[in-house]
Amino acid sequence: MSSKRSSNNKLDALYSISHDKDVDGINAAAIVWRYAMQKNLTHDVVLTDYGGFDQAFKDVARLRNTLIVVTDLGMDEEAMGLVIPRLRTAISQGCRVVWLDHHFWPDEPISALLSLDNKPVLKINHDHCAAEIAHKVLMPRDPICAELARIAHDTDFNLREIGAANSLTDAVSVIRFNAIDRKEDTTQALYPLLEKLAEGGIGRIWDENLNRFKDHVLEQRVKSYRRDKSKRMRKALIHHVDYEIDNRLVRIVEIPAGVTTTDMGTYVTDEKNLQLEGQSLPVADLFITLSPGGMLGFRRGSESVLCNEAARIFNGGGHPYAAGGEYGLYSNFDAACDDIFLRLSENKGWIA
Ligand SMILES: [Mn+2]
Repeated sequence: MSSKRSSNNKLDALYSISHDKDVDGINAAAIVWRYAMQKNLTHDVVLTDYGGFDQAFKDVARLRNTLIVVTDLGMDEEAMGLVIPRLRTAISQGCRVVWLDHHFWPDEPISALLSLDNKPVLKINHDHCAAEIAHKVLMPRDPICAELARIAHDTDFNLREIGAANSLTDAVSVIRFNAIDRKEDTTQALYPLLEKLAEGGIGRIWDENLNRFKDHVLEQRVKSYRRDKSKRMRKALIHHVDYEIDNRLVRIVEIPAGVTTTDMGTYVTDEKNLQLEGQSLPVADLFITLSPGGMLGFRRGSESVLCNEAARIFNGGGHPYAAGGEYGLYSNFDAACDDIFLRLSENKGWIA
């Protein structure tokens, strides 16, 4: 970024806003932090999730001469109303905006962001995760950032090929779920981990030879989280609800507290996990996970269904093999299932 000296008010600080939910958001934030260190900018970071934008952007309108970098967060029409006016104020006070993301954005927030002053940078690339985009745009020659980006890619694309990436995913989950349980701030809870990643990359927290975290307390927390998670997912799968639509077996599973959509989706699509109480469940064609917050995850067990089309019925989208949507808050799981099945029977575009 040569923009630092392009205007008469010199940027002297960096304000980073990233996704708190997974390794991609955390590693993107670590890359942004390393960029701040390299450029000698004072650094502040806020980690947030969708629904938390009002809080996450609340201090933005007070910023002056600051580079505002947002990573791994998409903006829809609703978020636009919270975000754009604050960015506009910040820009009028000498700030600049760089937004790096890989989610699908509607046209309106894209043009709203690009029409701001002081040459906002918006990079949306669906083929990479956010940490990879941050690495390419901000720190292309930094080997630590390259490694952080590789790890984020492994988790975001659910490849599960890098041991450290799997463990870091569970570490982020256990720290985050714990903070949410105790009504603590997720930024504060994740800060020590993020700081170490920014300072020294994965090698700072992970022992590659022993295949474990260097911090014994964290290692123990991750281990017990994994045991607990398996138990909860197994229990959730026992309480699945099946339905058949045009010869497609559709299975809905409720995601237990403390388990991510990705983990649950991976669990229910693995045949090993379908041996339950002495009987073996058939593999479903379409798997749907419903989270306590009303979010839907779609995975498939055969190519006879299109997850993205199913998600579209629920204001979502994604790929034919994996997609996400939103059902909304519910109090009764069985009633929600009936409703979801009904909507899937009424719109059959998801049947391939
Ligand atoms: Mn991401």
